[in-house]
Amino acid sequence: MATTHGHDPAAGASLFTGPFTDPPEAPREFSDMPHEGSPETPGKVRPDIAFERDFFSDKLELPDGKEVEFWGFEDERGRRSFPSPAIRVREGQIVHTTLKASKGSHTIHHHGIETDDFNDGVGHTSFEVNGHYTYQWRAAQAGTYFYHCHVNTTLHFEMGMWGALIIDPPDGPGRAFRDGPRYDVEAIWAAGGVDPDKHELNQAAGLDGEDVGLNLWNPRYFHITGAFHPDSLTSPRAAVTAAPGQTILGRIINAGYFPQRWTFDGLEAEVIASDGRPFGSIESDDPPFAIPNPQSFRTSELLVGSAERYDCLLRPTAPGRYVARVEHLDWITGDVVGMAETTITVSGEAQPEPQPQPQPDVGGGSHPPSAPPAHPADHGARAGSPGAASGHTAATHGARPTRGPSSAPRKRPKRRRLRKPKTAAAVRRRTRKPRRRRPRKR
Ligand SMILES: [Cu+2]
Repeated sequence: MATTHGHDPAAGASLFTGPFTDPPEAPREFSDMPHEGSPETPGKVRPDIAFERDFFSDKLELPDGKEVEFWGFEDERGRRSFPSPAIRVREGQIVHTTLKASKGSHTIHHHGIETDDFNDGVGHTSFEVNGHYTYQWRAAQAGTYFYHCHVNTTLHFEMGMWGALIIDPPDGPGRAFRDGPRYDVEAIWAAGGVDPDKHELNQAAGLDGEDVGLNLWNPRYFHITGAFHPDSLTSPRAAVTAAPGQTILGRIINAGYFPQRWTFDGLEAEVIASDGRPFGSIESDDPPFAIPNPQSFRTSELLVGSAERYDCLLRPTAPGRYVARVEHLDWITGDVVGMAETTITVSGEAQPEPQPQPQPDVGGGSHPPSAPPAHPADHGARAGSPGAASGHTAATHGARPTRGPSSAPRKRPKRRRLRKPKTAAAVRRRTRKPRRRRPRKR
């Protein structure tokens, strides 16, 4: 249907009583097809840091030798990886991410970053990029995020169009967030799976309304930051090494479609932030709106929802080889559908167990500063290493952890277990229970 613009009596009377001479534009025919284009960035300013991400397609080899088509973002240095190269910036910076779509339409959604609609990269609420576009955004809060294409998202994400996005505090890596706890070693653990059937589809599959199964996820290969199990056990993309007493910051990203259960071979994790927001901080001190965040907590088992991120600290005190494991749980039945593991190798002399510190009210920085951090490999400037690896040497196979005696008496810290996802049967059981009547308040 052609749009009418001008004096067309068929367009009907104007609803406006103001000084308009033209009747309103006739309604467009309903379409769920998004706009495409290569517009100029509104209000473009000089950035503090800039990245380029170009669409590419390639073959990805799976652990059994099967090859599937995969797509990703090539960075400004021509690096191609699965997942796509990390974007790493500092809090406060104005960032430009220039997307070159080159084939088909794509976007970049910086997941968890608060931008205006135009720079949000959600194609169906703004536009899809069929040429190039520079996303302009501010890194407002240090933490763990990720970026991905938001066109036919379940497919383009599955195909590999995503990467880690890390915002460091203003003075760079070494602390999880401004005034937050220090860390010595960093692990970026972005875990997901590959459903090979999806990799046979074309970019627009399902967009015409045909059911091509995009609502189902049947992953058969599982990876941590692109290293498939069992390579993930030793791959430097996932495995880390530390000395006893050092603090490891695990940046966990659920890059799959199912809930994940993370365990650390008996090590307790102190969970300090979620979705780029530190625990224990108060968002506003204006009384009606003072909603304190949850406090950080310790756990040996962490459940992570799809696209959620958690930052957690691990402080192994005894030398050994610890296995971090991620299990993918079917989101209906809760059954484990697959898993991947990596290794935390701790070598050196055993250190006394640190005692839990009291929580401050504000800021979430609950830790005595440990030894000055040996900063993880230079993550500062442009993009991080391919696949957002930590830059540490690959862990070596060895004996199971030998947890040496700790010199301090061990007080078991309070453990909070996250609830398992509810199964349909559990929901039914729960709803059948008779409710206890509450005494009426006078
Ligand atoms: Cu895409």
